[in-house]
Amino acid sequence: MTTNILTIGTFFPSVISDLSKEFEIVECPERSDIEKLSANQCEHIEGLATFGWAPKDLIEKFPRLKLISSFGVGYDGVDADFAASKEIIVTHTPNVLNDDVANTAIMLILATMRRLIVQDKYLRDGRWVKEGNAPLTTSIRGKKVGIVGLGRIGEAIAEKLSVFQCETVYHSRNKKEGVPYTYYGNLVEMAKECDLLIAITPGGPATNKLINRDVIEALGPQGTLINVARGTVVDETEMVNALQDRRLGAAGLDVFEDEPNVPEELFSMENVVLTPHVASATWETRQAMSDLVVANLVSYFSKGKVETPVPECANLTGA
Ligand code: NAP
Ligand code: 8YV
Repeated sequence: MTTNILTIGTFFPSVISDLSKEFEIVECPERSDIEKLSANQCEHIEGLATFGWAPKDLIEKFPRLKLISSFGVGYDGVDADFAASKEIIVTHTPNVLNDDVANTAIMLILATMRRLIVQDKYLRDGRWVKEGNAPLTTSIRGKKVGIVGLGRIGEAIAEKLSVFQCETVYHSRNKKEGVPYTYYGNLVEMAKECDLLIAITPGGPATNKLINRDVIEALGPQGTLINVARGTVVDETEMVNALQDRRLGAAGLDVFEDEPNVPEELFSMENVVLTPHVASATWETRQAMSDLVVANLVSYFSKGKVETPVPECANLTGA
């Protein structure tokens, strides 16, 4: 009998055509479409392709579910512990996006510190002609940069920063062996000493508001905060207040607490650069992520083994 796979969200056409060669596909472009599935359809779903979303009540709808193949490395929207408790494997798409996400962090650092958007507007508004040269900005060269979460992407960012002669240090729960960067167990202590802080941890309860008022105060009026992790990692209200009061110098933000809603106070701030959660959003990287979503499903249902399980499922058969 053919294996039934449910896709939630709009995947690249290649995902649907590749999966269709091996499986029966049930497409739900919108989450609300799931409610329209019949009991019989739910009964037969064995695999799921999803954009980082599979809460417990969704997983419970499909009694024969064996594999959740999630698009994206972050899976804070997937209940991986619950899935593992039901022997359902969760996979994600690590590594293939490291380079573009790290590039986005560098792009946000430069755009924020060198006020790229403000400079562009200055020229377009005719102010160069009328008022002369634009104000000076701050160099990245030689700055002390604290990476919050020196994982796959954090390390890629650190490598790219070496080109700018930055002193790179990091904070995470565990000290990492074999890296040439100084470790800080205390995030506030690290923020106090840094010119720049880059958040690149997973989201979820363990990192909720990790960058809180104390960390923001420690980074201070000359400091720049870059967030390419998840909006939940930063206390957004505290950050907005600190930027307004100039207790925090500047911010470059790709992620927000309640996407796609972004605090409107940020829109008029010249010391802020905003991007709409696009760190991995290049054709090349999104294709590689799509291919990995397919590869995990095909590999599991043909060979009984996935390529990139999440750690919570590493001990399950097939992971
Ligand atoms: P990773 O390799 O698992 O690295 C995560 C790092 O965060 C590790 O160094 C980990 O070290 C640290 N960490 C985890 N929990 C922590 C905590 N409570 N406090 C301090 N540090 C903590 O993951 P990755 O592949 O680099 O991806 C990181 C995250 O980036 C993803 O989960 C996702 O949320 C985000 N991301 C965003 C975009 C975007 O479009 N903006 C794109 C890709 C990824 P310890 O375990 O030692 O603490
Ligand atoms: C994705 C991301 O765009 O990989 C992640 O964790 O945040 C992004 O690369 C996002 O997950 C799309 O669902």
